[in-house]
Amino acid sequence: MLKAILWDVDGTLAETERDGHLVAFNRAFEALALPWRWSQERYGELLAVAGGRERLLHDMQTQPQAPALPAERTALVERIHVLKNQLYAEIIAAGALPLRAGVSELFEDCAAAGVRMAIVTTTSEANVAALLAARLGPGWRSRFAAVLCAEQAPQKKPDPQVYLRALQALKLAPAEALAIEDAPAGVAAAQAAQVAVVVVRSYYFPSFAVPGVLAVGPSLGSTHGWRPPSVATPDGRIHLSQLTQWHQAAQRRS
Ligand code: XBP
Repeated sequence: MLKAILWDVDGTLAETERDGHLVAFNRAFEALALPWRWSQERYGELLAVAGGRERLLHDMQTQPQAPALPAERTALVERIHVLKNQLYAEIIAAGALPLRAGVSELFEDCAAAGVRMAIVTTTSEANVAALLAARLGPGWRSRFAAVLCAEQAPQKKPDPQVYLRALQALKLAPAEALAIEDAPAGVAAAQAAQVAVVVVRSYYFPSFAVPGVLAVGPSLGSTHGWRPPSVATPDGRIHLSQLTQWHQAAQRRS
């Protein structure tokens, strides 16, 4: 029986990478008078590295003007990251990051059906709080039975730690939960924790192979384009009943 939906954040709840983190990273570079910027294309490559700090450190290996000493690099990464997160919060406050289509309706479906929800992300708590407080209001946290971020699970996706800790917090077996993810690392993390995954395609991850997932589609806001197909709904979006049906079909197969 499906008892909880485990939500990824970046790319799944909102297009935070392209419209939030990337913009904020570039503004931080500019504010700190650093001589490099990331293009949308370069950021797509860098998303293979989970975590903002880790991404910055990785990129500095190819930046000729980055500090040479490891300690100086780490200190600069910290300065950029703190500022990036402030700027990210400002972008959200300006209203630039709406929830993706169908997300808030699914939140409502879960609340109505008594299906618990958790946040399961590699991003920092402050970023999750900034996004969800802005989109759901100050009481956002009470909507989630557990909120697991980088601070609670430092071994970032594709490591399954964040999923294993979410299951632990919810006291659930993997078969009682379903993850919604957009990125290969997230899918790998959920599957390594034996949690079934629904993949919703996002700007940066439009087409990676998804063997073994319950379903994959372009948007929770539309029943079109899903594999396996979704049933049509009066409002044209994916409902919790559809997720439950995919979940049950997979349980029967296993
Ligand atoms: C996405 C990430 C994060 C963000 C940046 O995590 O990889 O690193 O890009 O966040 P998820 P920080 O898909 O699991 O939500 O700068 O706070 O690390």
